[in-house]
Amino acid sequence: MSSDQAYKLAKNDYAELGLDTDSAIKAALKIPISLHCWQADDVGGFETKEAGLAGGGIMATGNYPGRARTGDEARQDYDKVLEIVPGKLRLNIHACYAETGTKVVDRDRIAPEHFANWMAWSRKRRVALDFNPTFFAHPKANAGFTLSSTDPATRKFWVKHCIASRKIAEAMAKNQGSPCLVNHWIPDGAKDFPADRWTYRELLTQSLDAAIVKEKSVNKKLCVDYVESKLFGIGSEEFVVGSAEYYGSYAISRGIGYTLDMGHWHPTETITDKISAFLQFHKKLLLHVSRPIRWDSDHVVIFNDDLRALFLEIARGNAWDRVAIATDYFDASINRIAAYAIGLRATRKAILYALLDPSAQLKELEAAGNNAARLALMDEMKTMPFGAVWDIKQVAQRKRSLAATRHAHNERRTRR
Ligand code: RNT
Ligand code: ZN
Repeated sequence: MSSDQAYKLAKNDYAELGLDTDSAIKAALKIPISLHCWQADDVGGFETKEAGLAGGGIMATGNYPGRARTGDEARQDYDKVLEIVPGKLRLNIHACYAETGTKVVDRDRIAPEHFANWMAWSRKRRVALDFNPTFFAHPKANAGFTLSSTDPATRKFWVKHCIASRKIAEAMAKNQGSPCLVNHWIPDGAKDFPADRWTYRELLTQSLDAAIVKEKSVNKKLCVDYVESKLFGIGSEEFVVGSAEYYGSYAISRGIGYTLDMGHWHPTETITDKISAFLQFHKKLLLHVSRPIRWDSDHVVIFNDDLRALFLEIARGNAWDRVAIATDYFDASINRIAAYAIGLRATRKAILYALLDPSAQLKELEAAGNNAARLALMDEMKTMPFGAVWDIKQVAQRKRSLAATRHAHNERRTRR
């Protein structure tokens, strides 16, 4: 049976449940996913560096050949990704992807001109950019504290970096004619029990207020700020200054956005249940789509229960315009372009899957108290001919994707 025939049958099956596969496919392809830059280069960045940049609570593991070593190599990789991944994509880059030529420009002095290549690429590919200040992999992050550091000079440096990043985001927004989302994540925290949790949080509030709330030179319609919380990290197992309670409250009190990363919670928690809670009060959430295994391990995203549950929750609350979706994972032990293709395709697939949920019927059954039928229908949906629906638009693309991955694999193996 051809994929067209399979699709026709599948379309009928879904139609019997009142679901229109054509319009679900169309809608799924339109929802933007902001792809993370750091899978291409193992979170290394392209700064022209003084020796010895390190520090900051995240790391990629593995040494598969083919890491992008320059901005040009990374952009080639993203080009390949755009070719093999369906649907609307954005790209979110980190401040440490600044390209300053032979000059060393420290993070407090980076400016839009250092991202000229990125903005030119963005225009050429019609892919909008999002941005992240980089509060790690820097000597001033080595002590484990940045915006909440008790050293005033260190704090000032990072506040300046934060403002510089927001100005770059504003320039990107102008370049693309639409807002640029900025995600603020800091690694600040302590391995062991601090005697004083209070001071760090007070200092973080002061720094964020200085860089975001009181800084009037940046247009907040163009640069849209989000803060990302975390439970623990490498070297911050006991105490993270920017915890969920901290940032959830900070964001709501200052009218800025809040970021939920799928890996930043106790291992038995999922963000699925948190969306409807936060969206009672927050205007919008940024989601970092990731795959934690036992901890915040940032495995390549796959089409698993967690991912489906997340997007089903958004579909059931019809909250698509209240969440921004970005990926966040890195695995340096496999081909990096394949990692992008697998994770981004899984994300798009889960979005499509959620758009083919019989939410209305499920809610009716629930309202009627028929929870057995609710459970049965939920479970039956898993064996609907979803593959035929995904395939219809993707089959050509997937063949190309596998060929391209092989090609990329061979080509990148020569990079060291
Ligand atoms: C770290 C955060 C953050 C980073 C990127 C590189 O735990 O999830 O989003 O992964 O900024
Ligand atoms: Zn994240």
